[in-house]
Amino acid sequence: MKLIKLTPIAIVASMMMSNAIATEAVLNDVVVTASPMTTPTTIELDPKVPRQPLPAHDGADFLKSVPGFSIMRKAGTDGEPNFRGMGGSRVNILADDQNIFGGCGQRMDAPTAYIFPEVYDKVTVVKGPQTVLYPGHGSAATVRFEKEQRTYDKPGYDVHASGLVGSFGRHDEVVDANLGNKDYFATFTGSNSKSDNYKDGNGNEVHSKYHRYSATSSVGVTPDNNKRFELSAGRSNGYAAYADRTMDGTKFLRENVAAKGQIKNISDLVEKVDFQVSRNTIFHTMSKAMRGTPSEYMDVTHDTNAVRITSDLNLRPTTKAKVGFDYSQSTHAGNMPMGGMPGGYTDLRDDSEFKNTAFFAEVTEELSKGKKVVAGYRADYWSILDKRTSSSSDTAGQTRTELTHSGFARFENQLSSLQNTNSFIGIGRSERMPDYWELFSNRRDGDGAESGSANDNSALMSTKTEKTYQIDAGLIHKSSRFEAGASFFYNQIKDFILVDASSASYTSGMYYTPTSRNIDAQTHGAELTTSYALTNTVKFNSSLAYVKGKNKTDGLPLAQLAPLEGRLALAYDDKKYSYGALLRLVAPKDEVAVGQGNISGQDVGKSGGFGIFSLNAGYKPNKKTLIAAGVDNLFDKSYAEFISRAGASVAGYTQTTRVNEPGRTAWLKATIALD
Ligand SMILES: [Cu+2]
Repeated sequence: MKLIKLTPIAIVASMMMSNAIATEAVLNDVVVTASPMTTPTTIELDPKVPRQPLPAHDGADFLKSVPGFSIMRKAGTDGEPNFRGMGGSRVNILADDQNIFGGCGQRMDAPTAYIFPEVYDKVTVVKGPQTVLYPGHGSAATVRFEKEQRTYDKPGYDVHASGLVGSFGRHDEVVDANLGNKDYFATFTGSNSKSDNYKDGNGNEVHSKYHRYSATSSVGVTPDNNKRFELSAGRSNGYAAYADRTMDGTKFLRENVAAKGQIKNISDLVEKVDFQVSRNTIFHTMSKAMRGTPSEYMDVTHDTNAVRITSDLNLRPTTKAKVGFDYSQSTHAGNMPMGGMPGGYTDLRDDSEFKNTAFFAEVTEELSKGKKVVAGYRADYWSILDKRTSSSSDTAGQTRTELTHSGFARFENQLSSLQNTNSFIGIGRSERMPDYWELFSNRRDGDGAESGSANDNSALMSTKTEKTYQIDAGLIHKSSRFEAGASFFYNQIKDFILVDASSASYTSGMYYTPTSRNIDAQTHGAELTTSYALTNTVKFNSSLAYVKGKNKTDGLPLAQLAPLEGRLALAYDDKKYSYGALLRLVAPKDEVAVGQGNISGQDVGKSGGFGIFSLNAGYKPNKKTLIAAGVDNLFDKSYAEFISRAGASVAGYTQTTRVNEPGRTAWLKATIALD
């Protein structure tokens, strides 16, 4: 493998090209390769637009086009999103502002495994602890998958449909249909995605096939222009082979029901009230059925009921506020059939219950034209019950309660010295309650010698909350031909929850259960994006993501931080035909902490750098139709991301150090919009 060395200065220099004055607006990308920041700390993504490289049909892979995100590969789908080195619950994932907690104690199902981006209308990423409005408050980032609230003055409809075929037997079918009139509306979304095992650049097959489907529908009424009430239900299921472990995910069933309401223009003070009640149930099965031994399996369930009320207030002509309340209750259960061996059981038994009550408020004050301050505060009260038996937990029957505080303040300023440039600087404190995996799947720090059973050493009471103190700053520049975004961050993380499996003293039991330990950590970094229209049809895009960090307690590099990455893209678009080329360059990574990481995974070892070249093309016969095609990894390079799971030994497959990325992948996607 050829190593490509990147110097940050050279890349920044090439990105900060001089700005030319012109009249044409910068073209929208036909095929998105890097998503820029749209407003301070926020990136808005259109999930209906094709992306390169072709994402798997889940909510994580799709985030690859956002600089700063890395997706930990397990196989063909269900990767784990990591932003600026922060994995697991530090990236808060919301579908319609609901948390979907995966069920798997071995983390086969990140929340994004249950999300199918293309059936949503908008995806928003908020970087850092710069919002407090959402349940499951993310310390590193908040990612919201949202449906647009369509209303119809007269009978009408909007339909989005797409079909995709690709290498390795991949095919996707997606439909998002909406119809309504003045009084009623209904939506239906459906998705189906299937892929066979892919091959890496060496031609080795990876145990990675999957199939997923989802269906949701909603009906609602709009009694007048100010009121909207909606009932929705959804179901999705599928299976996925894994190349990083000894079992596969043979069931990923999510069922969801929700009731939502919105009342607008209530008074001069109350602009809007939104409320929703929701229930999400996860039923996940992992088994060896895809490897010929269906009798070896385990089931888990995770049921979450939630209530949320928010209100938009006009406090003064220059002061707006959003205040709200969240409540959720989640129960996790599982069985342990152990192939009929003594001690096994097939009935589902609860192991934990999380209850969370939160109040939050965010205030925006317009100081003067182009200057504003945004600040927020969130208090979460937690009550967590250990429902395990005393033979498997030494905190059985105990309840942990905790009050956590998070807040931020940000100043945004339209610069007078530099035209069309907005700057921002914010400070934030996020206090994160340890999640199910950190408290129940892992064990507490200690040598485990006190008892024969590893899981006896419960982490429930010992794992402290994680406090992130972070500065976020940046610039967004938009002129006719040149757009640029720069964001920088620096933090200190007190009691960072490290998942440690680095030595025998930090693992225990049959499954080498890792330890949840509190350490002090520090990270900093930046993401830069630029786009420059060379002519009215040719555009150059680039992006850079950089993060560095340390584990101050152990005197080690902080684990699971992605290496320096840059993307250079050139695109031609004459509104009918488009062509694009993408070069993604990733630096080698030498600073590692093998065996340490987060609930998603741990550092495997050092990694080499690589460059991946991809091509795409598009054809727009009319405004409503887009046919896009691409070849990802054109030169069929064999490579693995630094943030990846270690390859497991799967009978009939070549074992690799990490799970290798797909080799050359060709795809063709047709998208139609009808309205
Ligand atoms: Cu599992």
